[in-house]
Amino acid sequence: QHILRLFPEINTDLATQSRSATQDQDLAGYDEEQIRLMDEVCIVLDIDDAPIGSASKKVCHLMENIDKGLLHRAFSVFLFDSQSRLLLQQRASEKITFPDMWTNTCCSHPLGVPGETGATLDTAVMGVKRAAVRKLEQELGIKAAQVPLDKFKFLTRIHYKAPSDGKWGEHEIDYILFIKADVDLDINPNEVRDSKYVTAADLKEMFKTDGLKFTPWFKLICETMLFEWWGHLDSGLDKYLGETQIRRM
Ligand code: DMA
Ligand code: MN
Repeated sequence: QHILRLFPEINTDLATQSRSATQDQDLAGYDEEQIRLMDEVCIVLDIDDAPIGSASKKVCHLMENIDKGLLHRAFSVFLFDSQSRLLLQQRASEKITFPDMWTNTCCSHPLGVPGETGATLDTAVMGVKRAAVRKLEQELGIKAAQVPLDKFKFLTRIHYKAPSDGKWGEHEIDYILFIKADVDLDINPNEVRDSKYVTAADLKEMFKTDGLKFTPWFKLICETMLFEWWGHLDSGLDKYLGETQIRRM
């Protein structure tokens, strides 16, 4: 496997870590469905977002591998209703990384399968849009017909690293997707504990509220570009779309 050549120092780790997640000591005690999802195949990247191989979701999210440079592809969807309110979700307690935290509408990873992988920016963007439709349905029960691929707008890519709890964390190139659509929700409680539509003012209030926790990537995006992009949702967003430079955060 290619990544073994690129990450020789985690060679032996990968051998043991690539056992099926369901019979894995690292995952003992976690929710069964979330353990099963740790067998998904993520796209491993070089620092410039070129796919160089694949590895399980579990391998990609262990800090011991991230500390050695392992990086994977992800996406973050920001869904706005026709009143330009943003749909937030609170992650389920069952999530292995960042449980119970409030975050943007939906996040996940394009999988290392034809259709979701892409080596050029254009094909990679198509891949993450397909993955976004898949996960909006799996997490929030939103039917594909309400979020057609051509309604998604790709803004930029964010490269960031964030530990979750010591053992687990994130190190991703995250594709930011906006979509404006009125949707019907049918929440999957294994993924999502709560959801809520907010205005920009509501969200700023939430950040001041004691006891609410937010995911690190959502905080980063809020502290940098979100409110500016949001302000241009209906006019002038075009100048922010399709950025080719990766934002390093
Ligand atoms: C991973 O999200 C993607 C980002 C941008 C952090 P996640 O942990 O919600 O993924 P999944 O829903 O696949 O567990
Ligand atoms: Mn990830």
